[in-house]
Amino acid sequence: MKIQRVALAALLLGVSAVAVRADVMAPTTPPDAPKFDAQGTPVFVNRSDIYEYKALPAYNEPEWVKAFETAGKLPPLAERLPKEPLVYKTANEPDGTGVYGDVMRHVIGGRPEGWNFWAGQSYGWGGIDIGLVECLTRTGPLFEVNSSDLQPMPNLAKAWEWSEDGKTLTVHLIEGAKWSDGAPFTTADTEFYYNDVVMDKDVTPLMGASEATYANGVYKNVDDYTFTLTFDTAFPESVLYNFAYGNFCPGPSHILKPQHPKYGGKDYQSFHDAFPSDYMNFPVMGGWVVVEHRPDDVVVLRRNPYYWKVDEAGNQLPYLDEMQYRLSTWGDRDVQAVAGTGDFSNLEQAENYVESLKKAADPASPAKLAFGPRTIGYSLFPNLSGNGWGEPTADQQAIRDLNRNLDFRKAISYGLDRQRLGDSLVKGPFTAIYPGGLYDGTSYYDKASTVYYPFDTASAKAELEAAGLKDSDGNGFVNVAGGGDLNVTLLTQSDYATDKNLAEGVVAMMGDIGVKVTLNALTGKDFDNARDSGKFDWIIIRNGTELITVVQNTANLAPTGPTTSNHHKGNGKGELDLLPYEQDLVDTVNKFIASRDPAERSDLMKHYQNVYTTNLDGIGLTAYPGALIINKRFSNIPAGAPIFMYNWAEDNIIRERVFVAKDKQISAELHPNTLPGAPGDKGGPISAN
Ligand code: BQZ
Repeated sequence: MKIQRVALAALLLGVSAVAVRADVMAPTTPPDAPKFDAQGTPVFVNRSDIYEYKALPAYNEPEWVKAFETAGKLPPLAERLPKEPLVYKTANEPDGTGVYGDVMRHVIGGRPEGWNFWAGQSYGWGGIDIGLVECLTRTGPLFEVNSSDLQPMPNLAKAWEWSEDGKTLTVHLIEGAKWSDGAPFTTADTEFYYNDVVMDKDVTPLMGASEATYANGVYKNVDDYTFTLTFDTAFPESVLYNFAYGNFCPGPSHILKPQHPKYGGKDYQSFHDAFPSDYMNFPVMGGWVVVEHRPDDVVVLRRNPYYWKVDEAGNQLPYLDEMQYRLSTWGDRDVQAVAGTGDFSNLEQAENYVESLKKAADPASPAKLAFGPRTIGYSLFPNLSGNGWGEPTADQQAIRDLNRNLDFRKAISYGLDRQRLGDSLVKGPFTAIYPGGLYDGTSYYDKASTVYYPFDTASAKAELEAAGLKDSDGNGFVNVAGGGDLNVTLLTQSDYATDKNLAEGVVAMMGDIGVKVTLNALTGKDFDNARDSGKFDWIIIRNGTELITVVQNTANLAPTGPTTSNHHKGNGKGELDLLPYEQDLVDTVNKFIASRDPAERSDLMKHYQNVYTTNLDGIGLTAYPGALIINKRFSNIPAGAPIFMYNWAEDNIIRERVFVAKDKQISAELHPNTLPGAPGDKGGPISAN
């Protein structure tokens, strides 16, 4: 009976019966996710409905800022704005033209290491970096853009065009915009980013942008506001998505360059360390500037008087004068947001759902909570390197050799009760069984292409045997060939209860099939460093945007370059020893990047999904919706803003347009009526007089 079931299922799946062994349960397609409707639906528009670039007849600024001009501490506003500022259209502002004043009080679990984002320093996440570094294009708000107009939004790059043959991209920067210290923003900044950060093998920017991120384009300046990238392949349009946050977000070259070893800096470590977290007023293109950092307490930002965006009434943005980032934990962010002592949270740890929902349901709650689409998910990734990435010991290499064996990866999947994993976080319609790969409910997902090796202990044990693993000493754990117990180290991030809970569930379930797994839970940068240097056998990672949107960070969908995959990077010589299916994934992703034919791209992603899930490149665990929690006093929060899609909600809600009506403003600014001081000045924010 079982064999018949196997054969029938295999035929249904188009998998030849011979490929499915009689001793294991046939792979199938995943069960449909429990119905869960996102609250709130975006108002879909075209990108041009959100903003444009144009000169306005007159501009305005907060009254208290004018005093700085009177005191000779700031040039007149007209000289601080570009020729044609970015103008947000009133019709797209959910609550219309805003008013100045007030603060947004974030709570975050990370900590700023320093301000050299371009040398890989983290600002502590939670929206600090999103609000400080602005990028050539912007994709966060694309959640509300019509699919017929779905292309990255202009930002610091106001326009671009492709050559006839599609091999040269010409990019036009906004003209006359200035850094927050008044220095001009020009192609000197984009050139430094590309040639001396991305292309310098000794410099790794925070999100790891490399040549592969930009389809190996060759950079060339044309003039102060125009540059070109020239490619071997035609129309690699995905680079425009990789011009957005996390990647092409240029730094102030007038500040960075002198510290770079190529331009007189001492060495690369000194370049990395040149702007420690107590360096204040680091020049930005973002709406707010860091003016105070009290370690383990708070980071305070004050409005950037040179910000290059306005509303249609000519009001220089942002409306909010201050941003605070209280340095706490990610779990505390949820608690403080529903309590009203904090203003914002991405409710992404499912363990906090019930409590948060209960509190937010009270009409007197200071915060509103709205669930979005199921775009938060986790996968277990085996380290697939076989040629020395992360300098493995012989034992670690033996585990990697097992990881490279599909039978072993199938054993893991058959050994996981994904329903129980999801229920261990939160019961109810939130979590869904997630086999891995592209997410159900997203534009490129195709269920029929998705292969799912379901929970079945017997099949798991059969696959372990097929991988050559037997419990030869009868202690309940399989042994490595001729040796002791196989003991896999599972790397997980300890900053999140969810990551740890899932990891503990995996350890228990692997124990049930006879695989010993030891947890290695690291916090923040230690986790990132272990991940990026390949110091793990298995790793649990909350998935990135590429498995949700496909078009954002597309190159990260496979080891398209030596540093693009989280679980298979090149060895010390940058050599990648791809398995045949990985090569197939790489070829498919590269074809997708090079294609401009929607039907072809859709077919390529079906193939990608089938190869990825058949071969368990990543072993999915669970997926669930996130919820945006935001204090009720804020206006201009777009309906249906997801906490995570093309980017996080800190980008998606367009914070520079968010305001608080005068009668709802609270006196919570820590440095009212002040502006950022000079770069590096430790004297804190400055007053007009
Ligand atoms: C959101 C986000 C904004 C990074 C980070 C953090 C890092 C990862 C990831 C999320 C935090 C919040 O996520 O959890 O809700 O506010 O900051 O950047 O997990 O450790 O490296 O990829 O974005």
